[in-house]
Amino acid sequence: MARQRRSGADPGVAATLDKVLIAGAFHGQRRREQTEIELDELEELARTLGTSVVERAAVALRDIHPGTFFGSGTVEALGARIAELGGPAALINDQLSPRQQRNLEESWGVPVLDRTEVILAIFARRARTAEGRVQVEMAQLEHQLPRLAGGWAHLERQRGRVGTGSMRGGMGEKQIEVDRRLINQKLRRLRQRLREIERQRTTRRTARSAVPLASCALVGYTNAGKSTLLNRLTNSTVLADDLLFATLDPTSRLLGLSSGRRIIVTDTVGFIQSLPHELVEAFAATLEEVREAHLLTIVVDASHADAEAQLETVLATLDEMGCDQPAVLAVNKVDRLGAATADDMARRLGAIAGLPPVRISAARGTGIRELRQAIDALAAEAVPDTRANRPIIAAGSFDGDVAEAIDQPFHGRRRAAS
Ligand SMILES: Nc1nc2c(ncn2[C@@H]2O[C@H](COP(=O)(O)OP(=O)(O)OP(=O)(O)O)[C@@H](O)[C@H]2O)c(=O)[nH]1
Ligand SMILES: [Mg+2]
Repeated sequence: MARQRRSGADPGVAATLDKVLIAGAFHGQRRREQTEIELDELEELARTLGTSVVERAAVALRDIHPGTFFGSGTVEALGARIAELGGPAALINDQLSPRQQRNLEESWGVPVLDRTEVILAIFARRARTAEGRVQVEMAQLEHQLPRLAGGWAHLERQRGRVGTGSMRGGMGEKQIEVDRRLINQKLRRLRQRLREIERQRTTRRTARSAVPLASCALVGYTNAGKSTLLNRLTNSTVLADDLLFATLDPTSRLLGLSSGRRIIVTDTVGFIQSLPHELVEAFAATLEEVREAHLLTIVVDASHADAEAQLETVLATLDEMGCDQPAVLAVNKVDRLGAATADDMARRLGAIAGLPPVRISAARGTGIRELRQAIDALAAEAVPDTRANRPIIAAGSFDGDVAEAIDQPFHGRRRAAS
C-alpha cells in the first residue's frame, strides 16, 4: 500500500487537497461552452473527492504548448492567482503529458492533477471489493509508470509525503529503473490476483448462464440514476447517492415481471466522457457483465444540462465495447422537468439512441410500469419461455441455482446439482 500512496492519482493526495483551482482550455474546434460544461463536471468530480473549488478558469488556447500545455502568459497568470489564493492545488480538465504536468507543478509550486488522476483518485477512494481495489491499484500503477522519469523527488517534497528509504534523495536514472521494475513486478502480482478473483466472477457468470433467465444490465452516465432504478425495480437498498461513481462494483438482483417471467438485473459502474483508458482496461472484467447481458436498459438523466452529450458518450462507449444488445431507453428524472420539456427531451434522446424512450422517475416511481413492460417484451425475445425453463423463469421464490447467479445471500434449500 505504501507504494500506491505515492501515485499522483492516489486518495492520499486527494485528501490533502482541501481546496483546488480548476482550469480547462478551449481551442480550435472546441467551443467555450463545451469547456464550461466539462468544468462543471470537473467541479462535481472535485466535490466527490471532498475538496472545495476556490476558482475556475476557462482559458482560450491557440496552440497546445508541448512543455507546459498552456502558453507562458497563462502559466504566469494562473500561477499568480494560485499564489494569491494561498496555493490551492490545480485540477486541469485536459489530458496532460507527464512532462507538462511536471513543469506546471514546478512553476506553480502546487500539485497538479489532470482529469484522469481525479477520476482515478475517486475510484481509489470508493473501491470496496477486493476486485475493485485491485483494478484501481493496477490503473494507478499504469498511470504512474510513464510519470516516473521526471524525478519523483520534487513531487515527494511538494506533496509533503515521506518517501520510503529508497525514494529519498536525488533520483538518478538507476533509481527510476529500480522503481519501474518494482512497479512492473507489483503489476504482475496484481494481475495474477485479479485473475484469481475473476475466476470467482466467472463461476458466478457461469452459474448465471446455467439458469435460463434473461439478464439486463443497467448502463448509463455516472449519476444518471441506475442504482436508484435498481432499488426501485427490485426493492433493494444498494447505495444511490448524488456523487459521481457512487457505484463501482456490479450488483445483480432478481426482478419479477408482470408476465410472471423473472430476469436478472445488474447495476453497473457509470460511464463518463474520456474515461481514463487505464480504468477501461482495469475494469474490463466488470464491463464484461455489460457485454454478456442479454439486454440493456440505458438510463439517462434527462434533467442534466448535458443530457444529450452524456447519452452520446454512453452509446459510443457501448459501441467501443462491442455491445449491441436489444435495449430500452429509460429517460430518467422527469420529475425535475415540466411536462413539455420532458416530452421534448424524451423525443430528442430517443432520436439519438434510435430507441423508443420510456419516461421515468426512478426516485418517484413514475413510468416504472411502462419500463417493466418494455423490459418484459425484450426479455421474452432474448430467452424464449419454453416448457423446460418455465418453472425456473416463473418460480415463486428463487432457489440455489438462481441465488448463485445473483449477489444475494441464499438461506433456503439448494437444489441438488444435476
Ligand atoms: N429528482 C430525481 N433524482 C433522482 C432520480 N433518480 C435518481 N436520482 C438522484 O440522482 C442521484 C444519483 O442517483 P444514483 O442512482 O446513485 O445514480 P447512478 O447512475 O447509480 O450513479 P453512479 O453509481 O454514481 O454512476 C441520487 O442523488 C438520486 O437520488 C429521479 O428520478 N429523480
Ligand atoms: Mg450507482
